[in-house]
Amino acid sequence: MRVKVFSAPSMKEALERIKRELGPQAIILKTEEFRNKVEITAATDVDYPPLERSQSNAKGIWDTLDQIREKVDSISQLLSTSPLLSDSPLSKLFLELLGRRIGEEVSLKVVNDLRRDDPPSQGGWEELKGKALSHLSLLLPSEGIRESPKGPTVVALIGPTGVGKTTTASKLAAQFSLLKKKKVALLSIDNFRPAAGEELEEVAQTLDIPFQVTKTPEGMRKTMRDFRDRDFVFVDTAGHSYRDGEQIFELRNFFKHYPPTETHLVLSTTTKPEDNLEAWRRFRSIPIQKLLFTKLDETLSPGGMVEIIVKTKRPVSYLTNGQRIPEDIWEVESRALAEIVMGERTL
Ligand SMILES: Nc1nc2c(ncn2[C@@H]2O[C@H](COP(=O)(O)OP(=O)(O)O)[C@@H](O)[C@H]2O)c(=O)[nH]1
Ligand SMILES: [Mg+2]
Repeated sequence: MRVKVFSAPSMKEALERIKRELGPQAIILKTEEFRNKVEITAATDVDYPPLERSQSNAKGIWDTLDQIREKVDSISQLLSTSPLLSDSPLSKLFLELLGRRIGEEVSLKVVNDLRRDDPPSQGGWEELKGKALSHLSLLLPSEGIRESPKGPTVVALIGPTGVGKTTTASKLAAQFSLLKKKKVALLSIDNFRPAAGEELEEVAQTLDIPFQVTKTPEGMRKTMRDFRDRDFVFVDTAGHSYRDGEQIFELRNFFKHYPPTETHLVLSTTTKPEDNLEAWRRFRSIPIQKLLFTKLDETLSPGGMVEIIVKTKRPVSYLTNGQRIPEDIWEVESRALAEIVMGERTL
C-alpha cells in the first residue's frame, strides 16, 4: 500500500495528479481544503519495498507507520470492490459528502452501504443522491421536547460558553408560553457570576413568567417546589470556559439533587467537529439525552453535525439560526436534517 499527500490549487487538479501518479485504482483517504489549496491523501495498492527496521532506532516512527498501515489496510478493505477515483457516481458522491464536511467515517459508510445495495443502483447522480439522503436520514435521529405526564417537564441546557444556551432557553420559554400556551418558568443555574441571570430576568418579565437564579443544589430543590405548578421549566446553565471542569462538576451536583427530565447538550455549528466531540467528552459525565445545534445561520458547513450525532447516538432536538427571540429556533425531522447537511435546503 502506497500513501501520498497531493497538494494542488483545486480539487480537480489534485485529483488529476493522483490519477496520473497513482493510477485510477487509487483511493482517497482524506481531503483538506485550505484558503488557496486543497490537500488530498491518497493511496494505491502498490507496495513499498519492505522497510528495514534495523536501519533506524526511531521506534516511534515505526510504530506510527504501523498504525498508518493498519488504518490504510482497513480502509482499503472497505473499498476493495471499486476504486473511488473512477468516474462512477459513487466516487462523486464520496467527494460530495467529504466536501459537505460529513467526515470520512460516515462518508465511507454511506458510500459502501450504497455500493452493496441490492439491486445495485442503475440510475445516475440524482437517484444516488436521493438514496444517500434517505440513508443519511436513518443516521440522524431527531426528537423534540417530550412533555412528561406528571409534574413539570424540566429541560436543562448545558454546553460550552458562548454557544447560545441563554438565548436558546429564552427562545424555548417564549415558544412554549406564547405559541403552545403552556405554563412555563425559567431557571438559571449560575454560581459564578454575581449578577447572574439578568438577560433571562428581562425575558421572563416580558413573557410574564416566573424566573429564579439558583446558586446551590439545595436552592434548586426549593425552586422546583415553587415551580411545581408549571408545565415546563427551562434551565439555563452558565460558567467560564476556562473553568469548564469545575462547572461540569458543580452541575453534576445540582442534577444529582434534582435530575432534569431532559438534558440537551448545546453545540454551535460554527465550532469544529473535533472540538464539539471534545465538548461531548467533557460534559458526558452528566447524563445527556439530546443534542441541540445553534448558529446554523453562521456556518457554510452544517455537515459538521453528522459525525457527533452518529458518534453520540443522541437525537437532535432543535436547530437555531439567528439571534431573534423566539423566531430563530426549529424542530426538524431526520429527513430535513439530512437535506440540510447535504445543502439541499436551509432552515
Ligand atoms: N448568529 C447566531 N447567533 C446566536 C445564535 N444563538 C445565540 N447566538 C448569539 O451567540 C452569543 C452567545 O449566546 P449566549 O446565549 O449568551 O451563549 P451562552 O454563553 O451559551 O449562554 C450571543 O450574542 C447570541 O445572540 C444563533 O442561532 N445564531
Ligand atoms: Mg449564558
